Amino acid sequence: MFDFANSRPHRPEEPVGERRRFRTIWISDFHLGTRGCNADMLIDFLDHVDSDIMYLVGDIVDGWQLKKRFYWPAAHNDVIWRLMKRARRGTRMIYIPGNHDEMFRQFAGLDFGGIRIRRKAVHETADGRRLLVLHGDEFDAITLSHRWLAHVGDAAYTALMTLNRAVSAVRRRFGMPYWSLSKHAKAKVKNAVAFISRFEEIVAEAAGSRGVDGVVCGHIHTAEMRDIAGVAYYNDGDWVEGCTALVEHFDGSMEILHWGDEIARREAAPVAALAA
Ligand SMILES: [Mn+2]
Repeated sequence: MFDFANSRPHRPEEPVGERRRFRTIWISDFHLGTRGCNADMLIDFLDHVDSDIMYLVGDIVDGWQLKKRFYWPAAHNDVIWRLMKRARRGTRMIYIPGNHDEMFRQFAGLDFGGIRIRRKAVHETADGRRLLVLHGDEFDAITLSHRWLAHVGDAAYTALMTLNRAVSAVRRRFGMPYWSLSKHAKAKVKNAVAFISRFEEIVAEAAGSRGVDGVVCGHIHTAEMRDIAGVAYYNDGDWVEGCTALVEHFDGSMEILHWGDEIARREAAPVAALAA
C-alpha cells in the first residue's frame, strides 16, 4: 500500500491560507484511473477551496477501467494525497463509493486514514434541512439489471471523452477557456435529456418518501440544483466533463461551482485590472 501520510505529492500543494471556505463540499465522479479524469482541474480546485465537511459522492476511482487497462499517472496520486491530507487537517471526510468503485462498498462503516466510508449519509445543512447523500446508481435500472449494457454505454462514453480531450487540447492551445463538448452533445440528444430528467425525478421522489428535505447525488455527470415536487434535488456533477462541485455556504445556501469558469475568471482578473 502506498504510504500517502509520509510522502510528498508530485505537484506541490498551493498555500492553504487564501482558499475560499465553505461549510460543505460535495464532489464525485473523478474516475481516477482513466484518461477521462480531469485531474489537473481537480487539483487546482482542491488547492483553492476548503471546507469543514467534504463528501466524496462516488466513482472516485474507476475500477472497471483499471481492470481492463492499468492507467495511473502521478496526478492521480496527487488527488488522493490531497484528500488524505484534508482528512488529517481536520476536514470531516465522508466517502460514499459509487458503482465504478463498488469494491469499496464492502468497507462501509469503516474509517480509512480519517475518511469515513459509508453506503449513504444524511447531511444536516446550516439552516436545518436534512439531505440524503448517495451516489445515485441505486436508481439506475440499466446499471442494475443489465450490467453488460452499462458496459457498452461505458465504451461509447469513453470514445466521446477521447474526442472531448482532443477538443479541449486545441482550445487550450488557442488560449480559449475550458468547454465540454460531451456536456453540450448530451444536452442536444433528446434521449439523454429524457434520461436525465427521469433520473432526477426518481431520485427526488425516493428521497421525499424517506422524509428528508432533499437529496445530493452524482452518477449521471450532470450538475443540477432544482426543486422537484417539494424535494430539493442536487447533483454535484463530475470531473470528467463538467468539472463541477456542489458547495454549501455557512448560511446553508447552496451553489454549484463550475471550475472551468472559476479558472477563466481568475486568469482574466489581472488583465481586467490592467485595462482599467
Ligand atoms: Mn456512477
